[in-house]
Amino acid sequence: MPVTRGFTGKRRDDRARRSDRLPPGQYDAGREWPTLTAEATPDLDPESWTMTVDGLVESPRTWSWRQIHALEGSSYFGDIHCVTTWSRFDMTFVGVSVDTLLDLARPGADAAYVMAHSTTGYTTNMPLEDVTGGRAWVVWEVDGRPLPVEHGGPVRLLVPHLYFWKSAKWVTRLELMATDRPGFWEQNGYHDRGDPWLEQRYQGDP
Ligand SMILES: Nc1nc2c(c(=O)[nH]1)N[C@H]1C(S)=C(S)[C@@H](COP(=O)(O)O)O[C@H]1N2
Ligand SMILES: [Mo]
Repeated sequence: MPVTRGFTGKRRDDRARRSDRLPPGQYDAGREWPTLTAEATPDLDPESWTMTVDGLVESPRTWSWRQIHALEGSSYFGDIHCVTTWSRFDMTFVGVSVDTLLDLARPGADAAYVMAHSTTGYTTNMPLEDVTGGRAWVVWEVDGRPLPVEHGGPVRLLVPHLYFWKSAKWVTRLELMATDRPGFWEQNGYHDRGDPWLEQRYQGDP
């Protein structure tokens, strides 16, 4: 059967490239961005919003909306992966690197884990190394517009190399800890680390 080179070939290549970017057990949600919220969506005023880094740090810090915007900006362009199996490609988030916040707060020598806290009481834990080295952000803009409230606006955490439950919406606090402690979903059976490429979905997974 004759095959029209170019168009079909290109489409097939594009699909192959996209499936390379899909961690095991995930599907491409296309332009859809599902909302997954365990608690009631809060109504937060950026004027009174603050972001705190505390716990095992030499210099606990709190930034207002204006102060955090005055820090050096940083953005992420790439993919996100939810444990419920959807992935979304090519998203652009703008905010500040968690490295920038930690450089100012100065983690203590014994700090090895971080607990992200939302105003709502949602929590999620991670090894400190997963939020350092240019791999985690505190973000307020997505694809050129302010982060919508249902997706964590005004500000959420973004840790895109881990499953998306680690990206706490309405984040207001990063607490540095010496020992690990399970957050909300981690207490409810989700994995402590959550690497999508290793399919670390539930406690007991590798
Ligand atoms: N505060 C808060 N943050 C949260 C959640 C939540 O329920 N509450 N759900 C997590 C989960 S399981 C996922 S998949 C993503 C969903 O983000 P989205 O609703 O913007 O897609 O947020 C994560 N952060
Ligand atoms: Mo999720």
